[in-house]
Amino acid sequence: MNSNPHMLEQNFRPDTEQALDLQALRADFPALHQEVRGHPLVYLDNGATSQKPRSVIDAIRHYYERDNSNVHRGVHTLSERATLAYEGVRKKVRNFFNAASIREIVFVRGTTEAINLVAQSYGRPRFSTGDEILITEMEHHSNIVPWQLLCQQTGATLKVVPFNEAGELDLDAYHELLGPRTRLVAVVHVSNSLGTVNPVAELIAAAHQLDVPVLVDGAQAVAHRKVDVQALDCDFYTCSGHKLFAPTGIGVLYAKEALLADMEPYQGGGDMISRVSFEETRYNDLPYKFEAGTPNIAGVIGLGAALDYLEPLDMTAIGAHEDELLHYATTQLQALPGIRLIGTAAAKASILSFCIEGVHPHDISTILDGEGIAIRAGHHCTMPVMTHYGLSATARASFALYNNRDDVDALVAGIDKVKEIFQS
Ligand code: 7TS
Repeated sequence: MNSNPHMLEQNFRPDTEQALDLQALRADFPALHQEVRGHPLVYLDNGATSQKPRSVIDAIRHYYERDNSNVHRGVHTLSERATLAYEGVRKKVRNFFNAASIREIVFVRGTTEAINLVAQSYGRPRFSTGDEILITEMEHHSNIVPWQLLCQQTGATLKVVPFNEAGELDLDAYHELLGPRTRLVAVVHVSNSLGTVNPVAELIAAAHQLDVPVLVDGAQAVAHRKVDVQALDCDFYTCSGHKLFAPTGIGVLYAKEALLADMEPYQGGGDMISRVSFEETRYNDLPYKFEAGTPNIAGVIGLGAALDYLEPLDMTAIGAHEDELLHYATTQLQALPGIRLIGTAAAKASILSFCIEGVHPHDISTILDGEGIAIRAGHHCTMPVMTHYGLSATARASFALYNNRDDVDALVAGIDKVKEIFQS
């Protein structure tokens, strides 16, 4: 029995959990079924990285045990198998994002590399003094620093859209800052430290009125919401496989074909060329022009298995289930004295950042770890967000499709324990 006094509606399982057959889903993730410090693991650090279903782990093992070979170059059987598997995943990614063509899907290391690629290949040859790049105050460092580097290289200027106390973008400021000098907008879809879901379709439509392209950082969105790049009409969309139940070291840059076709390669090397001589090098077709060197083949295959895993599940049902959990957790934390929620936007997804009066977030995390509960504490690579609230860090619980109300109840019980320890 759960002894948590804050637990609501005991034994009640909402429709969203039933719709997903949560018990069966949880069984698919081996790492969830272990004890940490004598307690069953409660994994609430999905914003940092998600756990992997067995099918992903098996797909990677199968590749190394049977098909391990380089892609796009051998004519032997193993290389053909590896190439077929690798390119098959590109089709799956195209479907997942509803991109118009596989030529728009570039495999990269993750969100960070995707943004750096756009900054260097799109921005560097085009931008110069007086040009402006518009980002927001709630960006992850990986959607700040590449643009700062680009500004140093080109003389362009970074402009920043502020957010309000709830963690919602100031849309009036956005429309004011968007102007004739804006050359690119780069905005996070779902904030990793606030949970805010930004109205990206609206931001994109406004930018397009001025012919300004928009990059959307989807690192925290893709595992929680259906993303349709054609419906959004974004120019660039970035994500990391490891937050989407796939391995680390693999991610996706989606970019409109016309933009990619007109961009310089990011790196030079094998596979990205069609012909090389010392006088002249011609580049390969899209998207290979942007995939220099031996790629992360096993990572791509793992990503394909993760997308296969998600395929029969309904992303809308996943989002609804997580929203319900977030609401359940938020209601309980709000009722606890001495707790401050950071990020209370009307539109939020899967992230619950908070502080406990008089307790450093690292201590919260350490005490919770003693109860087998994994959360993250720190600035979450969003130092400007911390500065906005006058904080150095927050504690952050972040949900994925396999989390349930028991996980939230354990978190709330753990927070009670933290408060007891610090208030005694
Ligand atoms: N953008 C956002 C919104 C993120 O949350 C992250 C990672 C990144 C970009 C960078 O992704 P990467 O896979 O290239 O590193 N965010 C987090 C986090 O919140 N905790 O650990 C990593």
